[in-house]
Amino acid sequence: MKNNFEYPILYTFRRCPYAMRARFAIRSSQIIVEVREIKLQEKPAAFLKSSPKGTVPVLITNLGEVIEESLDIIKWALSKNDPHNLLAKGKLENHEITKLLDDLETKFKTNLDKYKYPNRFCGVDRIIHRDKNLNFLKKLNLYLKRNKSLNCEHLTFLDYAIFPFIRQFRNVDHEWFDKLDFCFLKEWLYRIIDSEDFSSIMKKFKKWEPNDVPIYTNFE
Ligand SMILES: N[C@@H](CCC(=O)N[C@@H](CS)C(=O)NCC(=O)O)C(=O)O
Repeated sequence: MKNNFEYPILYTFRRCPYAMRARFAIRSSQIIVEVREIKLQEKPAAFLKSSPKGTVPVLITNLGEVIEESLDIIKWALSKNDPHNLLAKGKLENHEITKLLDDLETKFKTNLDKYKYPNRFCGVDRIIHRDKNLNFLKKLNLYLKRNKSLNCEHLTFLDYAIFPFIRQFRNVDHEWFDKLDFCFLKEWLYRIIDSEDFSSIMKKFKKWEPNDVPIYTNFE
């Protein structure tokens, strides 16, 4: 069943790392979406009606399908159009990619939250959680030693899926991070930070209100 919208709708929050990776994939796919920037403290009723779990990003396709996981949005966009070959088969096997993304979600992100927001947890030593993430960074650095990007010579969806979290980790204490002995990782991180892709997906949009004139973009 068609919905009333000509373009897919993307609910997003500029600083959310999950939303960033979805926007990278949409930009690369060149698919135009109606962008709806929301505040997590005041989630709009229309957003919660479509996706009661209340996390961003959420994409509503023009067939009315609701996609509520960032990795599924990435797959949806790139399965439609992948001009930059972000789905390229690189050196890593599928099970290695899955493991990396699972470790990012279950271990790296958990430690990152405790490092970044120790006051939100009880009895947490933030430095222990910072250092627990060094193994993950070391692994990425090794992958980046053999190729310029994580899985092959060009950036793929895997780089974009992981990058926002590494950037967030660096931002907690960039002086400490910049002294780490992971030169391949740092080169990769700064290259993406300085890219036009990153500045385009970080462009600011005003907070969405239900009666606004829609904003269409492919984050170009
Ligand atoms: N597994 C989800 C996680 C998304 C997520 O947790 N997003 C955060 C923002 S970075 C969120 O919306 N949290 C809800 C809230 O803070 O109320 C995905 O990959 O899309």
